[in-house]
Amino acid sequence: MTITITAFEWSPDGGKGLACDTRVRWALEEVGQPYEVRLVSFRAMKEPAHLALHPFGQIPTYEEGDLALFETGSIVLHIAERHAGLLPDDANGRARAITWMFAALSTVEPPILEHATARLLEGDKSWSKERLPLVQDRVRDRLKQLSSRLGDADWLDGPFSAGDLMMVSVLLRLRSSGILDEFPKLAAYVARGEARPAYKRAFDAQLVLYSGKPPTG
Ligand code: GTB
Repeated sequence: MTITITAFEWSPDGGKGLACDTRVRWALEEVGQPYEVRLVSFRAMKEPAHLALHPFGQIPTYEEGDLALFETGSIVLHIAERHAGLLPDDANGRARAITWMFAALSTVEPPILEHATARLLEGDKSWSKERLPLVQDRVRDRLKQLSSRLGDADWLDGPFSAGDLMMVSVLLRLRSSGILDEFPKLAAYVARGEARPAYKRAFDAQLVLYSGKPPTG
């Protein structure tokens, strides 16, 4: 059955791979599933046809036969559960890998998103200079804990899993801030994720769409 995902018609990051479809592309590449991409404009994302797929008018979505999903956590878990390569075979190992997916999305990503908002959307506010250091420290607190747990291991719990895919994807959002480089073990962890052939294929597939392309709407 054909898998179709949605992605930005034009990504504000110009192809740095930060938009969330990269996580889904990466998961599909890891398990060797071909997929098609439907590009949607910012306007089309808020129109009824797309809202029927994604109630919040965002990308990515995932369609496979009569199944339609939104939310990258759900999509990546769906892919990982149906195809070998992203979850361990033993039940406890699977549960732990899924726990890391939730940790990435529920515990690590929120302060990173808050930080991105403070830097990029609220940087011109009168209170921004006071607030930004607080938000940065919240990110640092999480990274310190995560780095301590990772230690010198390559991945969070045994072999690479969907938990690592999600955690690396979340941490990548920090790169331009420089904070990640304060945590060399995490910077190396992210670099290991980016070095995976499946990540490179996913990254290249989105880059070709956006490099040099102007916004259309
Ligand atoms: N919780 C959802 C999930 O995990 O699927 C979050 C989905 C989401 O944030 N989608 C964003 C979106 O559609 C794109 S990825 N935004 C449009 C809207 O809400 O109207 C977030 C994103 C967008 C752009 C950059 N960038 O250019 O750097 C980085 C990340």
